[in-house]
Parts: sequence; structure tokens; C-alpha cells
Amino acid sequence: MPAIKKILVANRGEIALRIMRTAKEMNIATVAVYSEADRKSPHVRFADESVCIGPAPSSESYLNINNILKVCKDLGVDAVHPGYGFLSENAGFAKKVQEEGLIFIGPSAEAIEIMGSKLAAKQAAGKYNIPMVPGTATAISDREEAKQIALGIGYPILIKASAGGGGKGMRIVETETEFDEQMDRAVSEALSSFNDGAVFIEKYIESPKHIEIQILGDQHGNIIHLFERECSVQRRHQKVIEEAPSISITPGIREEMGRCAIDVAKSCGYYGAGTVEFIMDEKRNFYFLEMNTRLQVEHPVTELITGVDLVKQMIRIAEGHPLALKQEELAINGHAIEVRVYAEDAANNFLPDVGRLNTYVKPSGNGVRIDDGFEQGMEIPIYYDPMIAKLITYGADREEAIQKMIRAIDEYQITGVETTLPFCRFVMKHPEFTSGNFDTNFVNIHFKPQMLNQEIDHESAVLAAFISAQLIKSDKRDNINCKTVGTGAAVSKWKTRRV
Ligand code: MV4
Repeated sequence: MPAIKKILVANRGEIALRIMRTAKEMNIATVAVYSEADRKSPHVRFADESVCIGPAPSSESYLNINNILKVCKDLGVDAVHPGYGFLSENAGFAKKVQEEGLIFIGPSAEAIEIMGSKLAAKQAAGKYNIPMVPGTATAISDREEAKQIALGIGYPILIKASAGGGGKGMRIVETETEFDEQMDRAVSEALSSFNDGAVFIEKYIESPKHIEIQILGDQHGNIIHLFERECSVQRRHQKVIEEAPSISITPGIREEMGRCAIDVAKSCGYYGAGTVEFIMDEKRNFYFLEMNTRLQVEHPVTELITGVDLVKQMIRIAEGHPLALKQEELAINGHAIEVRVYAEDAANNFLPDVGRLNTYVKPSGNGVRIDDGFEQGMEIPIYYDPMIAKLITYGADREEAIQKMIRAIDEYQITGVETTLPFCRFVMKHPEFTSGNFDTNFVNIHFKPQMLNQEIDHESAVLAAFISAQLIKSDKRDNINCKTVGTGAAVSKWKTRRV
């Protein structure tokens, strides 16, 4: 079995650090690659060796396959971990890494390719008894035929791009009269985004929950699942809050969904870590949507409730070891919640807010994990995803995890850029979130930008009342005590953070 001695992490920021930390724990040497914009990034210093692979734009650096492979050769690297995003789901990259005699820490190029096409994925999964949303099994070639199928399914329907992702090339069709128009839009968006105009039809599930199952497979045909993550709180296909376990499913559904996820993985001979995505309707019918063939952003919540280091498992699997974990030995312990801290202004339509982290003080304490890739004083580069950090809390139960999250958000001090922390706090406090009565429409239904200001206004009102009370008091005491005003406990933590 080839023991891996040196890993190159073909990524940046928090996930590069996350992967290198586990590599160090396994006594594996680490190589970081970085763009000119990331010279001062912590991941560059954390690695045993670091090499600049190009200018800031990812197309010239983090996506530059030839430069990355050259670093592998020059530095005697024997394995590559792609992280998420960038080259992680690029079958051509996985293939080239292997052709260079290196280990790709991930699934086979074939599995990436199959699951990268939603239609191919459905076709593969069709060999097993896996619930799928009613729809067409192949790309639409004849519009009139497609309209007949749509009538049979019943409107509203969705037109989806086979190569799609992040909601691109996806169109809701409410009635047959708008079918052609929406179909044209879906195809042109699919062509411009993915260079692949293949689209298909599905029944539109109007208020689904998004539940995904983490799986691990080895190169000997063993596949296990590590339960679910609930990722329904999202905005424009960008996940904002993830948690494990989901409070919306029963042990029976969990078992059934887990079995389906394992079958999806089997259908493409999957090995490595992967995620099988489902949507669940109000009646708790669930349907397989797609499979993500990478380590996901939200993987820490699974690590916290299972005690499994997913990156360590990925590396062991890549080395050829059979899975040491047994399905029956895995159990859910406690509850974990992750919020994504973005440099975005939620009060201003989540506008990206680039700038310098003037203050950056992290919360800590029992049950708090932060995966981040920035330090105080650093600029947030405009070239990449504006995620500053993932804040994850873990508690004995969901209530405890939520309370810890609110405490940790209040403790987090970030100035210089607006962040989504106030928005995440709003969600944590929302009765429909705490009760579990939410679906993928949560943000659209319950969040209005003014709500953040209102809460600040409320706190300002408290502050104003406090000040006037102090002024009245100090008036009575001959105006000597004005200096204490404003340093009192009634000052909003948000206000002090917003310099
Ligand atoms: C759906 C759906 C409703 N019905 N498919 C969005 C992106 C892609 N991963 C699949 N998506 C959806 N597919 C059918 N037949 C609703 C969504 C959807 C969604 C899914 C998961 C998480 C968030 C979402 C937000 C909006 C729509």
C-alpha cells in the first residue's frame, strides 16, 4: 500500500489549512500553492513548503493544472488534495494527477464525470431502488414531446441543466404557455455557463428541505454513510447555515436515506468522501437530486457529531486502506451547527464587502470550532469567494448548539468589513428556525434587510434610554459623571464592532 509522504493542497484559505492540519497529525509533509494575492495567507506559512503558482485570478493560479503538476514534480509530492471548489470536481484534473503517477485524494475520474452530469447520475442511480422526482430520464430533444410529459407530471415543473450547479440553468415553468420561453432561457444559460445545452424536466417540489448524506467509500467496494446534514437555510443557492443531525427526519427516514445514498455511491463505483443530496417535501417524501464528489464546506458538522476526521479518512482511502469504520459502530452524538461568515452586508442585499480586517477576534470556549483562513490586518481579496470563516458550535442537543452559536456570534469581533454574522444571529433567534419549521424558502419568507437595522434600532433605543437615565442622574449629581455614559453594558455589541 503506497503510504503518502507529501501532500500538495491545491486550494487556499480555510480548507487548505483544514487539510494540512490533518496531514501534519498523520506525519505527512505539506505543500501549499498560492496566488500572488495570497502571499500573506496563513495557509502559505502553515505548510512545510509553499510555491507561488501564478497571478491573482484563479484561472491563472488555483485552476492552472500545468503549474500545479509542475510543483508536484519539482517538490517530490506524492498526493494531491483538491479541497472544494476550484479543481475538486474536474475529472480531467483527477485523471492527469493519476497519469503523472500521483495519488488524487478523491474519487476516480470516472465517478466525478458520471456525477457531474445530472442525467448520467440519474441514469446510474436508476439501477437501484432510489426515489427520484418524476421527470424525464434523458435530455429534451423534442419540445412537443416534452410538453406532453410535463402535462403528465403536472405543472409547475422545473427545467434543469444536466451540467447545472448552483441553480444555474434552472427554470420554473408554472403553465404550459410559458414552457417555450423558459426552455429557451434554460438552454441558453446552460450553454453559456457550462457549454452544454442539455436540459431535462422534473416535477417542481415547491417547499423542499435540503438534506444531504455524507458517505465514505474505500477502494475495495465498502461504503458507509455518516448520517445527514440539513442545509435548508440558504440564499440564492448559497448555503448559509448547516446542521447535523436534521430535526426534520425520523430514525426510519435516516436509515432509508442512508441506504439510498450508499446505493447512489455504489452505482458509480464511488470511493473517497462524497455527499448525496436529497430534497424532502412536506409529506416527508424524499428524492435523490445529485451527488457532490468532493469534501464539502459543511463537513465539520458531521465530524463533530460522529467524531470522525473526514480528511483523515480520505487520505487513508487514497492510500488504499480498507475502511476501518463500520456502519454499526457509527452513532450520532449531540448536535452541531455551522454558520458561514461572509464578508457581505446582509442589510444591503448581501453585497460583497471587500476590505481589511481591522479587528479580527475569534470566539472560543467549549463547543466552539472555527475554520478560517484569515488573520487580523489582512485584506479580503476580491478574486475569490468572500467567506471569511466557518463558525461551528457543538452541544448535547440542538438548543445547546443554538445558544452556544448566539454566544459565539456575540463574542466574534470583526471590523473593517461588514459580515453576515448579524444575519446568522437573526436566524438563530427566529422562532421558525428554533422550532424546525423551515425549508429552502426560509430567507425569502422571513428575512427583510430592515430587520437587522430594526434590531440595531431597538438596541439604540435601549442605549438612548440608558443615556438619558444617566444624564438625569448626573444632572442630579452636578454633572460630574458623564464619562461613564457609553461604556455601559447597554451598548450593542454590533455597534462596537461596526467601526
Ligand atoms: C429542485 C427543487 C424543487 N424541485 N428540484 C436547486 C439547486 C440544485 N441543487 C437543485 N435545486 C432544487 N431542485 C425539484 N424537482 C428545488 C431546488 C432548490 C433547492 C434545492 C436545495 C437547496 C436549496 C434550494 C433552493 C432553491 C431551489
